[in-house]
Amino acid sequence: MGVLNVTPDSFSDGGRYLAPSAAVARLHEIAGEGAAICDVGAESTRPGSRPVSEEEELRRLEPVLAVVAGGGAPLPISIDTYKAVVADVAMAAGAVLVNDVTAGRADPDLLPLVGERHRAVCLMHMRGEPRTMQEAPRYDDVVGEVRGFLEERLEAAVAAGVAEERVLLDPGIGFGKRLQDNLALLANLGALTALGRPVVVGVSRKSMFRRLLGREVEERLAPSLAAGLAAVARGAAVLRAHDARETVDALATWAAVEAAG
Ligand code: HH2
Repeated sequence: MGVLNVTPDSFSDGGRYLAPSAAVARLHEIAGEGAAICDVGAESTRPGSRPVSEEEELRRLEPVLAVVAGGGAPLPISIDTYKAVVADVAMAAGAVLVNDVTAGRADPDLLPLVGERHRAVCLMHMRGEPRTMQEAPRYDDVVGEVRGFLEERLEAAVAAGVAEERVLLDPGIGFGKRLQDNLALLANLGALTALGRPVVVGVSRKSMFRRLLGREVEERLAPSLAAGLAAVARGAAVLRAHDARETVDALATWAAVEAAG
């Protein structure tokens, strides 16, 4: 899953793809780099970020959604939003997946709409909200808590009318978690794959690599690939990544070794 942030303030690529022509060009690039799907977001959820209005989010998304609606998207599109109205406009344009970092908690209309439109949803774990989530998060048993949360949200999605086979789950690396929580979740991903749904993992360029290695955002490709492969080795089905080409190459190499065994 490649990432396209049409935002001025995303933590690693804010401002790069805000211009309509840059956003559409990057969409084609991500497809050419071998991603299977592109997650398009217009509101940053980095630690400390503030929400943007529905109108502003839709205004930023419009050029990309116009390409999707016109049948010109070079790969399937996922919409990274927790707002039902935004998700609905994107689904009407042709988005196949709604990636909701609040797992349907922020807007009660989102899951029923995904169900009505027979689309897929990614339900992510987040402790608190982006503005405050990194203020001293603590867990007694992070793996058990995240597993319990995702199990409950999976049930909520199905109760809202989403087909179970259209639900993906995500531990939400970096969303209200300390370094040791992120590492424990990656190491114990089997506890989440045991819920029977594909698991999405997003480690790409995240600040856990500052804490682990002292690396700044532009120096995080190697640790992002290593953590991603560690997740795949433990059963992750989808890697959400900014560096699509490098991630696809790493996965292909890993798979070639596995296939030769
Ligand atoms: N991470 C980010 C945003 N959305 N969605 C899922 N399912 N999983 C993730 O790990 C995840 C996500 C944060 O990354 P990014 O979109 O690059 O940053 P920002 O929120 O600053 O736009």
